[in-house]
Amino acid sequence: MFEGGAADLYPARDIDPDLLESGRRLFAREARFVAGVAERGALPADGLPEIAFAGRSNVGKSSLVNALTGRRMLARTSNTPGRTRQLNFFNLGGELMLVDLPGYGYAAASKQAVERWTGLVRHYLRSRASLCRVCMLIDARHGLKEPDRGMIQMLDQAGISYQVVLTKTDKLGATELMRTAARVAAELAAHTAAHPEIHLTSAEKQRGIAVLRAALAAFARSLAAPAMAMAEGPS
Ligand SMILES: Nc1nc2c(ncn2[C@@H]2O[C@H](COP(=O)(O)OP(=O)(O)OP(=O)(O)O)[C@@H](O)[C@H]2O)c(=O)[nH]1
Ligand SMILES: [Mg+2]
Repeated sequence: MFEGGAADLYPARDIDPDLLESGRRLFAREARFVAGVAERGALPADGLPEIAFAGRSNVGKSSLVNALTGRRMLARTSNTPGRTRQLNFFNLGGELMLVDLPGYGYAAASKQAVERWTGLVRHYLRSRASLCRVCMLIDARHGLKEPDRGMIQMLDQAGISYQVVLTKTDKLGATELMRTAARVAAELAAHTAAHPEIHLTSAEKQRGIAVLRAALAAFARSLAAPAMAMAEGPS
């Protein structure tokens, strides 16, 4: 049986079992570390469609990449905020590139480090032709905070479609979670580049992982569809 379903999305919606299966298959493919990039000049060549994971430091980006790929240690995680200091690229079965971004809003970071990070991420978001979607991670306990709004503004300006993923849902009750999800959804409604559905996840408890895999697989498929249609030629 597939895990995951209606309750892992806000608003709740049933997920097509075929899509869950496509998601499972896509993320069962081998995930391979390709590059860790700390400067603009070192970005790998544009190629596979990319999905980047953005969010505040310690929100659970690296943990989510690990949960999606079913690999505990693929992306390095830590209790200490600021663990990921570079853009880490992972090739998923030659079909997708997953990009684990360094977190923002890390209070203990020096001004210089923040400026370096912001410059690098902004450059990546603005110039990356292969970047198709950003998963914008928000801690379910906290909802949107000022630094998240800064990131959303950056995505809006760069014209990149993004979807919000609430993390660490195991740390709060169902009522509180629904309240946060509703608040975040209301704020996102004004942003056209934001995907209207919010994913409810816990990397720790594996909640919402199957549904997020399905959504990303559907997205990858939608990217491939025009190319396939062209390859098949006019009917
Ligand atoms: N309870 C719970 N803890 C989680 C979950 N996801 C991540 N964590 C914990 O949160 C901490 C930070 O996780 P990371 O995945 O390293 O966070 P990150 O966003 O990659 O952090 P930076 O690389 O510093 O930006 C770790 O101690 C994780 O074990 C979750 O779903 N539930
Ligand atoms: Mg990280």
